[in-house]
Amino acid sequence: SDLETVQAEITACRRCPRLVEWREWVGREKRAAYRKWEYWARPVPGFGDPDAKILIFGLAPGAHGSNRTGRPFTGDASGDFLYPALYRAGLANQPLSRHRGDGLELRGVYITAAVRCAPPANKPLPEEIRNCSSWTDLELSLLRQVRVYLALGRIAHDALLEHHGLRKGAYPFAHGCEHDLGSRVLLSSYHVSRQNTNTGKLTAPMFDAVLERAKALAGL
Ligand code: DU
Ligand code: SF4
Repeated sequence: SDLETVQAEITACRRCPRLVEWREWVGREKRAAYRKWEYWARPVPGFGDPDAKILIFGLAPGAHGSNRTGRPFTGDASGDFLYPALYRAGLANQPLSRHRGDGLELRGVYITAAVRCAPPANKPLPEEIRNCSSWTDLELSLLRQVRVYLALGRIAHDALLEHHGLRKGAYPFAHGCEHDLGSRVLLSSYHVSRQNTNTGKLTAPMFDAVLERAKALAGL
């Protein structure tokens, strides 16, 4: 399909020199617990249902999560929070997300991110977000059924506004905020990072409520 073609093109991108260097360095050094893994160490393309009504939009790959496994939110603490929540909501066929080929399928949901290569300290530069926005434009143009964006965190929220050519000041970020963008609704949540879920800033019941709202807005 066209979507699979774009996903393949994404994995070959080398537009951001700092991120190319970092993703490959992490893949060589590895974390002790993963020393037997061959890290993905490339851009991470989107994953999920091509007919998705809900688009989950993250920040960027985790160095030892999707930069290791090659699939969004797979193999780190963020994914250990996100995928069980998708399973509880009936949007995934299983709560576990370990590696590509583990049988995980999403229903009605597609997942991608503002930046597709792991950034140092999880902080992409503005120029890197701009570079990767052309992949966002392409991926989103092929996901015609999407009615609801679920942005994880402020950077994802702002990148989706940018994609629609809208001013940030007119559509402020807050946890649980909803903005009607015309053809699509932008619903935003705190990011599912360990920093938020360990401190109780984002709890499982809070995120379950956001997913239920996304389903209602999407007619799922
Ligand atoms: O081979 P395929 O059905 O096009 O699926 C490609 C890829 O997307 C596979 O890893 C499963 C995933 N996927 C999904 O998560 N949900 C769907 O509804 C369809 C495909
Ligand atoms: Fe390419 Fe995006 Fe990776 Fe930059 S972050 S190298 S634009 S895939």
